[in-house]
Amino acid sequence: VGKPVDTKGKYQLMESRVDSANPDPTAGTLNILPPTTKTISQYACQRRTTINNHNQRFTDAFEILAKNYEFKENDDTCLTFMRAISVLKCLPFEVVSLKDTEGLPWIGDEVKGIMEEIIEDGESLEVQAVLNDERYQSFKLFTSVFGVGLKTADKWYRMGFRTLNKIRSDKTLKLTKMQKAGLCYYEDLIDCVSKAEADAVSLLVQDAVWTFLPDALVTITGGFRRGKEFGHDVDFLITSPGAEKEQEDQLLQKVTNLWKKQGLLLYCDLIESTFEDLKLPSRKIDALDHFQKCFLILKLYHHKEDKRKWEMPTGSNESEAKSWKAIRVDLVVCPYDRYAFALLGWSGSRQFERDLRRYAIHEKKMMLDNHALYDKTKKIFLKAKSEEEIFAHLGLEYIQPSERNA
Ligand code: DCT
Ligand code: MG
Repeated sequence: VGKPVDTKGKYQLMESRVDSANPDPTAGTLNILPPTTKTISQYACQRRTTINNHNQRFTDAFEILAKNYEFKENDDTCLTFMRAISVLKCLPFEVVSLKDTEGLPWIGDEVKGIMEEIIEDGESLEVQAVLNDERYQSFKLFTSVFGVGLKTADKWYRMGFRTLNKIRSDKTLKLTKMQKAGLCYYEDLIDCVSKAEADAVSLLVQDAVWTFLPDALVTITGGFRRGKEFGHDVDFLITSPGAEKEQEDQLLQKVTNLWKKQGLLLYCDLIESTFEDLKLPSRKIDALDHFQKCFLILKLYHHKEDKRKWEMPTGSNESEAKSWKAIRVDLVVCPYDRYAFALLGWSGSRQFERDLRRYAIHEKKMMLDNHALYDKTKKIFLKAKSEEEIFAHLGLEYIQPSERNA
């Protein structure tokens, strides 16, 4: 179905047009025919991007610039760099000269200029300047706190704050419940969640969910579904083929109450569903969905074997070393008939999702979000039981989660 998707980089895509059944008339002399190089799509949903990034020296630099533009609320330039990052991540080779970027989408002059500096000098002055910039450093620090967005970071920066300790000790600052939790568990939350920790959280989530809905499907989504080894949180999508709407609506309340009783719930923000059956998919590329969800911080106890490394040296006045780690967990519940759409939306990456929506509207006149796919020409909703069916509706070749790390 649909257009061929570019799966490999240009180096692997060069095919000689010489066909053994129909010998090339110029064979034996010089093969001057151009290689049939397939182009790399401008849409991340038509590229295969694994976690093996061969161009990290460029993408790390661009991540810093993109963040800085985000902090300055210069969204267009931010997106320019995010798109360049995404294209560089899908290449199966390391760019060693600017020639290697010929024909690539989203690699404009500004991007090329910085790549040239990195190729020639090993670093970019502009990136160095951003890293040394006080506003960038403060925004980076403040937004690393759970519950702190650009608005709060800007406020704290203008008030003259530069460290978290000063914020912690200021008694006049009004912090939200989320920010208080973010500061309280800061050291644990800033330390990435490992795959092993995510697996341990999966068991906790399955146990709790199956207590109330034994037939529920509990699927890990986000970066861990894409095969990442580390993440900033653990995301789950929950649905049940047999549950009544009421059972579904009460699930997260019951699950979080159980954890509260068990002393595992460090923070809980439950968002009620605003889902309506006939609502058209959102036009916004980055819109959040309407499913019931909760943003949590859970207490994850270490396994016995790992405990030793946490033990305090003798003479320490702490009676017991900390035997647990605070972990950010997101749970989302969706109706069974929306599962494929929610799964596709929550599996990411963000750039992959953005481009799926952009592709749908610009190339197919269809609107896609985490709830539904709407065909504007036929004026109908297109149903899907699996992610494969959604890709097929869009005329796209199926891309596995492990290849969506755009
Ligand atoms: N998502 C999205 N648009 C948003 C927020 C999230 O499409 N505005 C999707 C994409 C990924 C998924 O939800 C989970 O989000 P995160 O946990 O933020 O991303 P992640 O890919 O899991 O990355 P991390 O490893 O940092 O958790
Ligand atoms: Mg995540």
